[in-house]
Amino acid sequence: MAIINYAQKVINFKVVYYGPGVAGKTANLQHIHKSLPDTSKGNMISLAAGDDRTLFFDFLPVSATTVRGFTAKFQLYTVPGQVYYNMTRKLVLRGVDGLIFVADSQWDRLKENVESFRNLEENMREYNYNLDEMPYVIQYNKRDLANVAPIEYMEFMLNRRTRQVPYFEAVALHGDGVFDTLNTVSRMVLVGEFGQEKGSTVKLHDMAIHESDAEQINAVLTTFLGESGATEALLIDRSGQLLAMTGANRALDTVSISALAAGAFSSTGALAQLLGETEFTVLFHQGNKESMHVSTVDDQAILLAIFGERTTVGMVRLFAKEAAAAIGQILAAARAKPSNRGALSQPLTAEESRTSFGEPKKP
Ligand SMILES: Nc1nc2c(ncn2[C@@H]2O[C@H](COP(=O)(O)OP(=O)(O)O)[C@@H](O)[C@H]2O)c(=O)[nH]1
Ligand SMILES: [Mg+2]
Repeated sequence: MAIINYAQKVINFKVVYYGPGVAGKTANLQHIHKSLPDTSKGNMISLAAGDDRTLFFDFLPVSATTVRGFTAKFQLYTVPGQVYYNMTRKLVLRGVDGLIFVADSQWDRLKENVESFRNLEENMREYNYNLDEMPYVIQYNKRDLANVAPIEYMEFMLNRRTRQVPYFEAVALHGDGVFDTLNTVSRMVLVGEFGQEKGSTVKLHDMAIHESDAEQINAVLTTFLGESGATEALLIDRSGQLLAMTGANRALDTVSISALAAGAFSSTGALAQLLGETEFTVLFHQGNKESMHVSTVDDQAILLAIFGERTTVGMVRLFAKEAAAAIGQILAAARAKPSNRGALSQPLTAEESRTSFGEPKKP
């Protein structure tokens, strides 16, 4: 879900690398992480099993060029490819703005590619997302290997929806084609974000936080910290994006915390459903000195509180409930407003939409 933060002048997008197991999704992220300068990337997180296979997701936040005063930030995710991880795959898709389908070019992997693409279509349908309106590209990876199928054949198998999408040949392991792929999809996502006339259909998954919304949310969070004794409060969209934060001024990786907390919260939601519950409304992690309390705000947002020995989980839970109710109202009002205003209301020129990341030097 594109989240436009007018207070911080940032637009946040979520881009997901999808595809069968061992096609090279993680390799794409690893190359991007290696190549970008520190100023335009955050920490890369890989939730992998002991054998390096992706278990939940990989996560890498990157920022592209500034457009009309707004910094475009992209949160890159991969999904686990193995068939039996569909639950987590679906969770990662939540709020997606753009997709890269990474296919394994080897002849003997064609069936897995087709199955994975069908699985993508199926999961998109369950969210009521429409692949025909979603910016996406296809990457044919592992072109360095001997036993690869010709591109025409792969196109025939995978790029066969009514709308033909851009495709790229790649050797993700060496970085070939990785930035062409990312640049194209990020440009498609960005162009789609600008230039929607006021009154016309606002993009389905958009959400804007205007300065006045940010002020109101921060006021509620500040009161919450005062009453509960918690040290930090983070308001997080369930797609994994940080919406607002108040609290102690220490260097926390709030971007990663948000992505992981949303992932953990939604996977316990899946657990709850196995018991016939809609969701568990509270998630509590107890540490030696510091603990975390995550609770529901509404069906799109959660509230995370970090607290130490100065207070108790009971206090935090009590006041989190009150804060959540107040924030829920502010968010409902914010969602009802058109998201694209001011500098965002005019279409991007060709020049403005040209490049997002460029082609950084190979490491
Ligand atoms: N030969 C070759 N191997 C690759 C390429 N991209 C990834 N790999 C290898 O394929 C395996 C699976 O890659 P990974 O990125 O973990 O796949 P994922 O399951 O899609 O995340 C790893 O051993 C990679 O080194 C490529 O372009 N060429
Ligand atoms: Mg992987």
